[in-house]
Amino acid sequence: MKIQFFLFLLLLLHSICCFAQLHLNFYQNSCPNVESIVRAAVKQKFEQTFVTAPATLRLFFHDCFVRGCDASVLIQTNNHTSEKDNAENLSLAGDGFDTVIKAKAAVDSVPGCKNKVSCADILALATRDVVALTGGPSYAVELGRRDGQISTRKSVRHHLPKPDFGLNQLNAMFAKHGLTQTDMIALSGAHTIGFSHCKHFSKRLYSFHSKNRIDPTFNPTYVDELKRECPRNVDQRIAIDMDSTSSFTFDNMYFKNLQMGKGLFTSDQVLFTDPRSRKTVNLFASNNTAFEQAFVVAMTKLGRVGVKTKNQGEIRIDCSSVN
Ligand code: HEM
Ligand SMILES: *[C@@H]1O[C@H](CO)[C@@H](O)[C@H](O)[C@H]1NC(C)=O
Ligand SMILES: *[C@@H]1O[C@H](CO)[C@@H](O)[C@H](O)[C@H]1NC(C)=O
Ligand SMILES: CC(=O)N[C@H]1CO[C@H](CO)[C@@H](O)[C@@H]1O
Repeated sequence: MKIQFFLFLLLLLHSICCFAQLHLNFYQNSCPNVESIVRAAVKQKFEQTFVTAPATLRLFFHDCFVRGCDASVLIQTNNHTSEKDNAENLSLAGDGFDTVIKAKAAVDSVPGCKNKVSCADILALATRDVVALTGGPSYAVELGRRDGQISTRKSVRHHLPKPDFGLNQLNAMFAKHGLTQTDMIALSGAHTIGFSHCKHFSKRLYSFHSKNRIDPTFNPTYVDELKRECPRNVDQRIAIDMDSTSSFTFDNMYFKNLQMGKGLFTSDQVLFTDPRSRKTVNLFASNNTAFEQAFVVAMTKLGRVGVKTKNQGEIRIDCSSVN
């Protein structure tokens, strides 16, 4: 009886303390300076090109939503069958991949750290660093993720949100990963930095609901601006600022833009037009601290999605291929 009670207590404690199985100081003994090593490498890369920031942030999101945060998105195959070969990959600017590879090389150049830190953790740390570098909040990153060994083009389908999604679709997809509507709105605030290709919103400009119409929730001045930047037969490679006011700063302007009808995608603008999510948009638009706090909470939850720990997965030697 006593033993059973003791076991029950142990089980209870275990489930409370280590739910996500990640830890703040995971590399304390194996690579104590990992955070400063990654930060220095990311900062150097960011100083070479701004795209480092949005590219890395989006890469982390895509990694976590497909097979969990296990760096599977980084895997490259000669026959082009991995996650990054999916059509959605156009959005994954090469600079995100390069950031992780550079940070990994920096970590591995420290003798004690060689092959001790997972690519998944490096991506999580680099993401925190790019958010801070662009003026966003900094936060403690939970660590201990192991790298996945599977990456397929097929697995991307149905796992990433599409820019024409409505609120129900967005909520359903984020809920699958334990993320609430508030988390989803805060994370969408990531669109305060970075760029989009025209095709992701051109229907809203030229053929809304397959007719020769403009999405009525669009701000007319913004429509004129976007039509200039993205004419009907635009070069597919053209990418424009997602936050028309401050695309290089991580701030709450994204939410102020939504209030003015300046959300670029349907999935952005719907957060304001739908009364169920409008209150949260208004809160984040009026209070940057509230946005930053919610963003950090949501990023921490995102970073726990489907993680592999302990003897699952591996520590990849080369982030772009399985060992
Ligand atoms: C809510 C549903 C979301 C949808 C439908 C969506 C969709 C998109 C699309 C279509 C692009 C443009 C890609 C391109 O044309 O290159 C984009 C860019 C971006 N997204 Fe999202 N996204 C969503 C959520 C998120 C989340 C949760 C994050 C991160 C936490 C994120 C971070 C980014 C960033 C930083 C960019 C800019 C990428 C760059 O400049 O290279 N997005 N997103
Ligand atoms: C592509 O390559 C991977 C490993 O490099 C292999 O596992 C997979 O079977 C290949 N797929 C096809 C369709 O050839
Ligand atoms: C903004 O949000 C923060 C965090 O939720 C809160 O502590 C603060 O009181 C809010 N400020 C205003 C002016 O409402
Ligand atoms: C960054 C990246 O991997 N881009 C690839 C996206 O997919 C096309 C083909 O579908 C490739 O040509 C790109 O290299």
